[in-house]
Amino acid sequence: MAITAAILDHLKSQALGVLQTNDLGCSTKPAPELYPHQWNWDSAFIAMGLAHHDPARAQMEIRSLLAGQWRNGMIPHIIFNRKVNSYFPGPEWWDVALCEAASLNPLTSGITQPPLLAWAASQIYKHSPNKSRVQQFLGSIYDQLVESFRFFRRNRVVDDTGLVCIIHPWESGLDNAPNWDLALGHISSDLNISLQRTDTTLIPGSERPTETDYQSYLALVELFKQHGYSQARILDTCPFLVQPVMFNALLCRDLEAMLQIEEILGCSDSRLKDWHEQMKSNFDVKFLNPDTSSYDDFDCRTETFMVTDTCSGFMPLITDLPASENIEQLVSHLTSPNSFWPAAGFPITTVALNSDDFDPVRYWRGPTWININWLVVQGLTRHGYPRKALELMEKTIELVQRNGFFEYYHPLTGKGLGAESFSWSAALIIDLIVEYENSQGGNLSLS
Ligand code: 9WN
Repeated sequence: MAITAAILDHLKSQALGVLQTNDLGCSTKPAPELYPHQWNWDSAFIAMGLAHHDPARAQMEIRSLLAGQWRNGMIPHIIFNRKVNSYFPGPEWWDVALCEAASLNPLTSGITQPPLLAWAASQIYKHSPNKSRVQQFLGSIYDQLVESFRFFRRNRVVDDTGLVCIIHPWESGLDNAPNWDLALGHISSDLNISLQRTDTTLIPGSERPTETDYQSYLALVELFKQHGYSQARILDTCPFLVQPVMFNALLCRDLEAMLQIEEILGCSDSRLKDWHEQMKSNFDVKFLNPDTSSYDDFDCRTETFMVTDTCSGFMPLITDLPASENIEQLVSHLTSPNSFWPAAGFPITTVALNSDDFDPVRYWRGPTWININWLVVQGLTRHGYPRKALELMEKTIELVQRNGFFEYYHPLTGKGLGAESFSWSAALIIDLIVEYENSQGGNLSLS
């Protein structure tokens, strides 16, 4: 497909339309019906897209999320919109009042999600023509951002690597990825919780996590409530305790952005810098599995690697983490038509095509997601693969232009799956279009 300036302009205005449809005033819901609240990493991606058109609104998106920060520094994964009760599990299932540190106004969930807020804030600064105004914004959120990092440092580091763990698959953002299958197996299924799922009334069950997955998700929530959301007690007892590659790579990238923010503000919190260095120096030792030569997640309960061939293994590329001798092999695996880059389809698959776990329609078990593609574009650009980055940008733009702003896509046919009018697909397409236009240096034809 020839990508013309007219196509890009049209797509951009459609993307802005999606964000307007999902606008809740000070925040943006991920999708009109399926996700009616504010989600943590969604809002970071949304702010990165809004940064190009409305930096003030992008700042508001971040402030709205920070309004739900707990007194222990945690930024929750969901900030509930009191006006709707159609999402399962809603605030009554979380009952976060059991924890003294929780935010009760707004009400929130009791876990977190991948930290991307400092990166989003630094993108707003990068794209804004009014640097001094954004500098004021950065100054006003600085303490809260520092506290959000300290939450991880204080509560989620379980060994001397400085790398963090998660306590629920929802914290990973990649809820039902095969990465977690083994660790979910440690959870007793005796509870037999009476689930009130609304997702499968809106989306075919074949595209969502299974009932067994949801039993485990809710069993974990029950455990957190029993412990009054005490992080220490959860770390002691939680059967799901995992150090994930992707979460830690995103944390390292977010800390890098935080250190840039400190430079902009002329202040520094050396503990963040030291911690960043500690994580970077231990990353390969922890996650590079000598048996597979890939980055694998680590199960802290069994102290073993969790071997799966998924998109998570490429996320170190968004940082300067991977040792230079490993980069070529990573990129060649990423771009192989047998694994993540289907010759006649739409890369990046979330699970390798030739893996037994690959399912082209089920959520994080195979479909192509726009946020993953966006992250991989950043990684390829950073490590000197501009042509592959450009190819991925073009394929991603074509995917959305042909099929609409879906939550995820069938990687072989491009068919849209999950929720329609999905916010981060819209926001990140705006950012990709700007990057694409810049890479073309104004050489796009109008017709
Ligand atoms: C549970 C909102 C969120 C994303 C996650 C995605 C999905 C929720 C759900 O939707 O998770 O948090 O109900 O399935 O997996 O990454 O943030 O878009």
